[in-house]
Amino acid sequence: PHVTRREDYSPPEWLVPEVALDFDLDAERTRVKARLEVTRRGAHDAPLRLNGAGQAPLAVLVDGVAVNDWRLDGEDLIIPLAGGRHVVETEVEIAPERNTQLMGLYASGENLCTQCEAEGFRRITYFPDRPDVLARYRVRMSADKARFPVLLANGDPVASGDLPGGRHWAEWHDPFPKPTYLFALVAGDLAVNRGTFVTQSGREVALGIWVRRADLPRTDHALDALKAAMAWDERVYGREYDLDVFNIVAVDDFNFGAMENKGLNIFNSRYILADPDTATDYDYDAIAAVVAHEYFHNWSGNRVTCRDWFQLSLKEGFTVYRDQSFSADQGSAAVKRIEDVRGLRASQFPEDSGPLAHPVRPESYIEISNFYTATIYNKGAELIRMMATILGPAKFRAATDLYFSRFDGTAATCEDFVACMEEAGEVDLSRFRLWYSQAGTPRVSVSISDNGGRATLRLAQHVPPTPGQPDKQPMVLPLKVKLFGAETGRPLTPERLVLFDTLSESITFEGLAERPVMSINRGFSAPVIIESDRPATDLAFLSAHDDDPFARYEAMQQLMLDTLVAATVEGRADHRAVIDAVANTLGDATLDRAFVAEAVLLPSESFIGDQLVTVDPDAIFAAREALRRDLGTALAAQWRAAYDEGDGRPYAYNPAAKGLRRLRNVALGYIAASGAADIAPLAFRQFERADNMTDRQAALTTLVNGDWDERAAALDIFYNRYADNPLVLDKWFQTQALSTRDDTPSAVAALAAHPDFTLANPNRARSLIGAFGANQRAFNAIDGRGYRFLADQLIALDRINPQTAAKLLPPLGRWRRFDTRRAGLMRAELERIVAVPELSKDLFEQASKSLE
Ligand code: BAL
Ligand code: ZN
Repeated sequence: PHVTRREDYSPPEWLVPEVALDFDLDAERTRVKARLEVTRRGAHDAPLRLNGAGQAPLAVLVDGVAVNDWRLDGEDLIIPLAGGRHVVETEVEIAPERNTQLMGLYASGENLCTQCEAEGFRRITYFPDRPDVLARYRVRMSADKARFPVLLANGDPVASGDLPGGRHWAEWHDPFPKPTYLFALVAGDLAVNRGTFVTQSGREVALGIWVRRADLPRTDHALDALKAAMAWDERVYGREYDLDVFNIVAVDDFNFGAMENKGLNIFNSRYILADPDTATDYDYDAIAAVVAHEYFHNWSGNRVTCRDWFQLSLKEGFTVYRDQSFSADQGSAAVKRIEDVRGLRASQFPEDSGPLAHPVRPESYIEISNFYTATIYNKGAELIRMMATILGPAKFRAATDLYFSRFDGTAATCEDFVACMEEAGEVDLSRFRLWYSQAGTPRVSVSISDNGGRATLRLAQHVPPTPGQPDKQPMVLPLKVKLFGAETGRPLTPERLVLFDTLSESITFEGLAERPVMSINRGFSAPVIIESDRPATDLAFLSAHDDDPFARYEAMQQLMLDTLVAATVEGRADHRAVIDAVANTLGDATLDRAFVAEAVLLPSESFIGDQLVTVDPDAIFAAREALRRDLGTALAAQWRAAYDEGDGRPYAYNPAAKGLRRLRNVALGYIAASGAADIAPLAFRQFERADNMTDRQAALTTLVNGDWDERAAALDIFYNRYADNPLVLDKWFQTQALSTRDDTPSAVAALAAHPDFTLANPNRARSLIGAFGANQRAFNAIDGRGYRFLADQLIALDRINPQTAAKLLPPLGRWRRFDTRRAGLMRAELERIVAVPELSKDLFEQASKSLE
């Protein structure tokens, strides 16, 4: 397959300042007429190249005259043109209903909608389908009025009317030049939740959230989040919305979480629809974050877009940083940071240490869809965060102002962004740029030696080799450091930002009144792995006394991790230090309940595995369960108290209520782990009485992990109650796929044959296959049936939706981390996938790279 390389970038030879599209919409057969005003850029004699995929030109006109000197190069349409400026018209026919890839124009339920990022527009019409060709769009749609009463596109509506034969039409105009990937249209029978937002300069914007009529009552939270995001971007970044309307449409079948099309965001319904009965606190938070994320793209992505797809993190890393900051401002910033770091460790660190590791600005790809990764998004956000830390808030804001004003209306690069940071921040980031080009998670070993009032902090860094990058240079690591007195717990130093950018360095602290305890990488100021020899006593001390809540959480995690790694390797470990530290945190009434809930949770099985040379999933599971049991038993009274504290309160969605629910459900898990005799009735009572999905799903999870009569009853009740709600049925599948029971591999195989399971819907596929791949012990069953199951599903899914199939492959690529038997079985499945005839390039790239 063709490899696209960053170094091969060259600017477009032809530009398209204006385009008019005419859609004759129909689910089976849609006609698309495109009228492109093209201009030659610079002196060259290259013909016009229009990308296409899956269609054939029915007509090609140049300056109003039908021509036949065009040719196809692969799927691209090549048209020779003599002058510097022409009008090129094409006509194609496409079949939305048969579009199972969900890229381009497709049918979701009764609606027609589009997804064009990254290269879906070429499946709609012929066009230079690259982000550095920015056009102003006029879009006319006509369709059957009864079936598609609502016709939406980018920009502002300009006209509409009726047509003979029960049809109607609408025209939309987007005044802002945009690349193809931001094009969108929706046609359907949709109801709308309307709102208004008055911008800081006093313009009124009509907001609309469009959904199936029955879903209308579940759209208020998304609308509130949208208004909050609009206000936040004005306040924090000075960014105002720029069109008269802002529409969001929710559809059930969607490859991404959502899409930032100019003025017409299209969302996976899971990131819009919420009410207390069907959505968890996690769902509510995710909806607000994704609504904000897509809205923020209006500036970081749309007004300033990407020159080429190697620059993807320019918009994604920055926009994730923006949505993380927004969410932090809505509740507890510390808890948000903990959640984000947990997510980074769960998805990005494994990616960075595996066969699919790539820099935040990649050098090459076979299929760009495979690069919508945790590295581009979440590590990319950490890069922005580090620059914000280095610059400080005022200069960071000055730098983003400079970036937005300098590049407004253009397609920019990561380098452009960093140059603005340097210029407005008055800093030299030349060595910092390595973060964009060098893959792999830096490992920093730290130690502190105390010499009677004088302490030396020793730092050494190592960036492990990654595919194509055997040798690494030292990176710039902004590490926030603070020392505390071991006896009094008082700070011995102020917090200090150390820019550690060499292989090793020593820093001396003078005049310390007592033995120092080191708090380092506070707030997770650099996305690195800290290796320290801090004893359990120091970690326990920090978990109780550090004045940075994130650092407290970190110290507790490290303490737990040290214990769990020892237990995994040696078969047993002393649990006392962890039990005491958890008891301390649980007993501290001054702490936010949401923070406590996070702090007392053990590291995940996969994160424990990441600490080991060879992952032994059964030993890790056993070690973790043993610690959970001991914690459950030793602190039984405290878990009951935490459980009761959150009991019987009517549902409310606010940070305090969420924190109580979270801690209560963590407590439920520990009560279950303790083997308490009443756990099944307790969980079932919670399941039945819950007035919200957070509590109901937590109770279901507890029951699903066990072997009680209540288990089947709860699963049946849940299924029947929510049989007509696809998003909740996803939870039913997911909860079972994540079960800790021994029979999970066979249960998952049986669920794949359930009448409600389908590979055609990405959410459903992910709810079973994706969740199972994340269930470390079940997926890695020693007989290899987890691997076989995943490969079978991916091969089947690849024929329907290659993009979604490819995203589910990574668990198979972790074979190097396992014993030879498992590694051999995983490799065999990867080889089986690569050998499939007519495999998509999406899945081929992921599977073949995973074998290397
Ligand atoms: N641009 C793809 C979806 C998102 O990151 O917002
Ligand atoms: Zn995004």
